[in-house]
Amino acid sequence: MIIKKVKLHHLNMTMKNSFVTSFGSIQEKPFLLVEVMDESGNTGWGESTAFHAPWYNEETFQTNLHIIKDFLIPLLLNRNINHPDEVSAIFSPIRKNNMAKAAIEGAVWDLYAKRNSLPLSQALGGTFKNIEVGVSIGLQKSSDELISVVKNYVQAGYKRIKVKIKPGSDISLISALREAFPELPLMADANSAYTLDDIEIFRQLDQYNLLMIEQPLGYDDIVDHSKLQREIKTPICLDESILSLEDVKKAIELGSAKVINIKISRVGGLTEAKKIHDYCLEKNIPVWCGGMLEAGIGRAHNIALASLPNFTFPGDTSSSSRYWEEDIITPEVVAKDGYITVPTGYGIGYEPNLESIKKFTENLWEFKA
Ligand code: OSB
Ligand code: MG
Repeated sequence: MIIKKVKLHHLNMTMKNSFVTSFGSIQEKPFLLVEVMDESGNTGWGESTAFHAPWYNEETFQTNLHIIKDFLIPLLLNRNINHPDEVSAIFSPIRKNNMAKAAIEGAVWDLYAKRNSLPLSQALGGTFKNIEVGVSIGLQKSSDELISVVKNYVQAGYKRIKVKIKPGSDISLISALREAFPELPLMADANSAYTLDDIEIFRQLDQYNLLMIEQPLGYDDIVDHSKLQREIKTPICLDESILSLEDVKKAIELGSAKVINIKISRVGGLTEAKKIHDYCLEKNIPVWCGGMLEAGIGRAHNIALASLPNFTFPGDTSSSSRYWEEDIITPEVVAKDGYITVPTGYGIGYEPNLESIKKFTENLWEFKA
């Protein structure tokens, strides 16, 4: 296929509720949709997950726009591509900027799957027909409030609950939750809010039978996590500090994690995500699909990826309605009894809803070969 045209749609969407983590609060979401077109007019869609501010990682909406517009699109236009796995090699002269790369690579994967009359999940080697999903809940005003929010999601059937923690809002919060839900598959995500000086907190958290604890230490650390893992029973799951298969190899070799959160955007695309999946399968390390508060296009990519066989923990991909009054795909994503059906339509398997996309569009750029 030859990429003849790329459109960048700048959308602004507002989440129903703000999402609060140890690094900050998010409610307004500016983001880019990348639409690629081949020589026959087929299209593929991708979504950038960078936030407005560099709080989760160093990328932002604006840096993604710059990198995609000024570096990645020129590398791709008029290129003959046989398989989307080639895209990461084409982008390799550009250092990092993984979210920018993933947005455009994802669009090429969707296009490739459509051209070959395949669901994206199948093009990636997915095997699950339904994926088990959980929900990630931000910091709330009080433990009581958190318990009532958790109750609603448990009643809605979500298979695993993840809650955010931060210094001052950890042991008491987890202990209250455990008391209210003794059997619940529960985990905590610190988003890098702690250091090795806090080791006593993690020793205490060990008694609450958490499925895992996500990214307790530095966002770019692998070494300290291995020291912490040696001191605690609860499995450590790495999110922020895994940017590539190389990072995964180091983390497993050092014993820094027993579980890996795979986010397509954080690792630079579906090809790298799949490599990480395959390597972890070989090493007996379970993985699950993380989330970045995506709109429908990004959510659809996550569902396709999570259909691969080593995605054995429920991921953070919840129903569209958990985030948005109105999503940008048809049908919207629905989790029923904690499962999402992997779509069987070609490509991402959901139709971009052009009307809602237009409604949320602030700006549009078009690049032609
Ligand atoms: O650390 O997994 C995270 C949201 C924004 C940034 C980072 C994270 C999250 C989530 C929510 O936990 C995942 C989702 O529901 O999309
Ligand atoms: Mg996380």
